[in-house]
Amino acid sequence: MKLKKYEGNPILKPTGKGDWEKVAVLNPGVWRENGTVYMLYRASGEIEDYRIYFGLATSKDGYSFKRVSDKPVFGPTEGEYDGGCVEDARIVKFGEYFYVTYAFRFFPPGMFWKKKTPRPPADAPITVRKNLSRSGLLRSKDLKKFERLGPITPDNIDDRDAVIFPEKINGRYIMMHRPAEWVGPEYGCEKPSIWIAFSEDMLNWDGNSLLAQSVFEWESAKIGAGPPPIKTAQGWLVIYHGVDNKRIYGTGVMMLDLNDPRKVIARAPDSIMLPEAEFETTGIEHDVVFPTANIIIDGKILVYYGGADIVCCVAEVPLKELVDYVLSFPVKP
Ligand code: BMA
Repeated sequence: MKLKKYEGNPILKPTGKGDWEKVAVLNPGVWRENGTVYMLYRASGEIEDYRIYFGLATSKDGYSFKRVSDKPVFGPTEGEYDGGCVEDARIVKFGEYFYVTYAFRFFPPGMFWKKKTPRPPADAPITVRKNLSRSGLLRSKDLKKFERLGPITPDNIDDRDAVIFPEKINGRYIMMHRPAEWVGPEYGCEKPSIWIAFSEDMLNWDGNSLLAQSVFEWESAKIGAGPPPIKTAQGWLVIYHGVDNKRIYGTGVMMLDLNDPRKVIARAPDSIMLPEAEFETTGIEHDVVFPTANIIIDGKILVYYGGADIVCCVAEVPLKELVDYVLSFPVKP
């Protein structure tokens, strides 16, 4: 089974002008409420320093989006832990607040895909010296003004793709994340994997356990969480990304136990989406579809993703079809 890509993709493209969203808009967090779809997208205006911001766009139907402002709604805080870039928002809501997890770096990443990173002093902490990405938490009432609540992953490793579940389970918040250095015999996985952790306050996380690791050919290099999980009667539906040995990014699906989300109860062996269109195969990166959000409209799941690190796209499938599909691949306890 494959997700059906929207024929009007890309649904958001860089502006080609201005100083903060000229060259790339990608990997959006999306939320739907009272008939409006909000999209918090990652944006950059140049790729020398590659400073990265968040912009906001809205839509009525989930396909056709209008920018809310010609200014970013959030960006790096100079001299602070997230002084270089803010990336890949994932949105959940508890009470009147949106909580946004995002990846950040101390310095702008520079042309990191060409390995030209800035040089901090030798005695700086490792996160600064290596300009590692960590994950942080923001709080907002309107997705236009944000409070920085702080980092939520360890300070000495590269840890992105932090995604909080949209509900507490047994009184605790739940998060998936991808600590890149937690590999080797002592961790039980050979490649960067998806871990799950628990928290009382969304800032201090404990009880880490390995949730899922690379198993199939299309995800053989690493995997990481995608959008926030969707609660279904049969379990938590989790869409994730995987990277193969040719650095091709695909999309996968698994189902977690409703009451104990540390248990994977089903997982499809094949990817449900791969890069095909030119705006997915060719860009700042090659061959990237990178899912970061999902919403349900009229029984369909709409999956939002970045294409080749330059544009925002959407793909869909009836929710029931996806649930039946993944459940046809049960994982033995
Ligand atoms: C991942 C992250 C994403 C990015 C993807 C493809 O490691 O950096 O933000 O979209 O690579 O380059």
